[in-house]
Amino acid sequence: MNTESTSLRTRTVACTPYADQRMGTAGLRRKVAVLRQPHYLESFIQAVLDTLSLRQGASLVIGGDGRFFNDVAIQTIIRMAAAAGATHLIVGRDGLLSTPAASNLIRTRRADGGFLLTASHNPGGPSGDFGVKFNMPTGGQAPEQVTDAVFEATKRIHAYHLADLPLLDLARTGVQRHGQLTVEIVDPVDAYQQLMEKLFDFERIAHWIRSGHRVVFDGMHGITGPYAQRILGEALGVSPEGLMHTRPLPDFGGLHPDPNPVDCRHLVDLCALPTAPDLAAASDGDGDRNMILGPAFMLSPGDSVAMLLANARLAPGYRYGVPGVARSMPTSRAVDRVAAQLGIPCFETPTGWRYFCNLLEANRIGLCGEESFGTGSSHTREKDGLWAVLFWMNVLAAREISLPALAASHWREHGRHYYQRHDYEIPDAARGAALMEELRRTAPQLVGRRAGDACISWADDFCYRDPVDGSESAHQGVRVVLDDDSRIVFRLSGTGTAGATLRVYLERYEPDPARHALDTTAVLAALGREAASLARITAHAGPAAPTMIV
Ligand code: VG1
Ligand code: CO
Repeated sequence: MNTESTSLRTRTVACTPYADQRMGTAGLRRKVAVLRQPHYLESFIQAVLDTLSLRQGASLVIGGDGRFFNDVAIQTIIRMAAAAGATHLIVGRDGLLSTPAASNLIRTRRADGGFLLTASHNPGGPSGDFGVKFNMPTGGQAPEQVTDAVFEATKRIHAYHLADLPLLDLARTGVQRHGQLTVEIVDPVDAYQQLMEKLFDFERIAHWIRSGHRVVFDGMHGITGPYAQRILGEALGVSPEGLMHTRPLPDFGGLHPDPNPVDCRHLVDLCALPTAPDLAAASDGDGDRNMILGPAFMLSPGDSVAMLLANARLAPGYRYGVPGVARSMPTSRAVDRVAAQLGIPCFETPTGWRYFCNLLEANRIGLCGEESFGTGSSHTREKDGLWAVLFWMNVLAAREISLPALAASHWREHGRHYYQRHDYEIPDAARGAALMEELRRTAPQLVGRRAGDACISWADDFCYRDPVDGSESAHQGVRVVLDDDSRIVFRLSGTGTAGATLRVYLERYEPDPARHALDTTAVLAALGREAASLARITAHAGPAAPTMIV
């Protein structure tokens, strides 16, 4: 190891620009084979570094979810960050950091930003996906203006720069010095655990576990396993049998780390048994999503944020309530009702966590959520899977109530929003784009048209104006609202790596408690058929049934 404080030598490599490096909903995601093309990753990283023009002496946080290519990409990014002038790199041990833990480190260490290596819930392994996100000094993902500027920069990249460094040993925590560069390898869990201990009543939760309540958590061989072992297992006393698939693996052990009732069927089945645990949960590859289940019960993510808001004051970190809340536009409007009752604002933002960040930074909101199994708060600037699990444990322990009973009483008070998302895989991306284009064009003419028992009362192409900085984001999905207050939303996914995925979001409000225990699929079946006919899915994409229902 070189301990002299000298400048590192850098090397410049010529390259030709790739035309396809636009970031999607959350960073750049590509098939591993695409990202491994010569100079592909390097060109993109250089475009980010050029756009940011890091100050000399900058510090950056770097870590990933441990998927295939994480170990290779991280060494490249370290060299490039050092060549761009960063002199302090904070790296998770073994290159591992969950997305929320990385966001927290950027904030608490006052870093100039961070690279998060993940394709989230997308499949891993050599034939799977890889991805990179860049987060700002606030800890939040780069906003649209920055990602647009990075895309422009990728089209002009003709060279990138690497510092001459040996292959770094990331396996041991501690500080390494290489010339003027300091590489600090940190335990991935420590700082995150401290934050959780401040927010939640660990004593109460531990008592709840000791008194016989059972918790099952599935890390899906993604990044959350080590966090769950330390926090749920060692600190709170969840039994080892309750902690499943906790070792991060490059291919997620063949599992698909997407916490939803299809990919986590085994948890749904477990909760259907008479021996169901009091709480079952899973997270995704990078640890920012959560799925919560209880005895014979699965909590819909839109309900989760609504119920957490209604019970927030039971957790020490939220005992004074929150100034406001937000949900992504397609997310169910259940939280709007609780916010109205509490007399606090509820903002509707485009899909993608980055749109919450200005509101969080300005302290306009303290809690937010997305239908895609994402919930979070002002404690960090990413959604946070394990945080949601701890919040729910805290609420159930404090109220001494079961999850299904809490949900039933919430619905009695506020009514129930039946909710489902239907995804349609469209192999030809151009056809998906044409379908959305037609919907956008025809949306205004839909008003007055009959849809089943109801009439369409309004429809639009959602355009968001950020209340903090006034920036506008257009074409964020088509909303169709019926006169019985049912709602259909259409948008294309921005995280896939092949073809197009049309997401159709269905929601129906039911105030009558006698009708709160119905089957969601049955309640929404007719609305789903209306949606397919409105969007002319068969005409655009061929005979179609949803490829995924969550
Ligand atoms: C999806 C979800 C969105 C989420 C995004 C990133 O995006 O719908 O709510 O913010 O993934 O989450 P899209 O564009 O495919 O619908 V993660 O956990 O993949 O970083
Ligand atoms: Co994720």
